[in-house]
Amino acid sequence: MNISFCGMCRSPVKPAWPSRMKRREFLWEGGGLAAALWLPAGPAISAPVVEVAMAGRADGSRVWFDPMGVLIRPGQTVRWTNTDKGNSHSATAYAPENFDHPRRIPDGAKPFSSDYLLPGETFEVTLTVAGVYDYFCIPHELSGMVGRIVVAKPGQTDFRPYPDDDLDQVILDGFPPIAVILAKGEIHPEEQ
Ligand SMILES: [Cu+2]
Repeated sequence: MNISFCGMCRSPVKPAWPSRMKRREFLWEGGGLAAALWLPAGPAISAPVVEVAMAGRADGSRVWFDPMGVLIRPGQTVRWTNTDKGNSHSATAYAPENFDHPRRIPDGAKPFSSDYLLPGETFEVTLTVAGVYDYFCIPHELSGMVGRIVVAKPGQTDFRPYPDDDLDQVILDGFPPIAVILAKGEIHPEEQ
């Protein structure tokens, strides 16, 4: 099991993505691309603003984005809200501009970062370039607090996965597979 340590509270933190879920999603993925062609998209795709919560247990032993994976259309706005009373969080795109991280956003897309959000604070960004956007929480990346947004034109499924980029396994495990996001529209962590 992957156990890492919360940078702020020094307590062990488990990744938000339970291994039980991973197995199930893996089975899903086989039919994911085909399913994406006909399955209805999740509710996020029709929302004027797509909401993502930055959440955590009261004792800080787990932190996560919810949804951790979401499908939207070009031009939609994503709004993160820190709903965690006990922690600061960020939504920070993978890009060299952000702490020298590998670029995991589409060509032509502008890297974003909310910087630290206190409880109750929000940050929003409008994503116009289609592609896959991976992002992390500055203090909790190594606890697996990462997320993925797929910005797809209607019918678009030709997304290539990013290389592993020497990222820790706990981080890679935190990105829901692209095909599953395309098929389900929204991926929520299981009960925390
Ligand atoms: Cu965080």
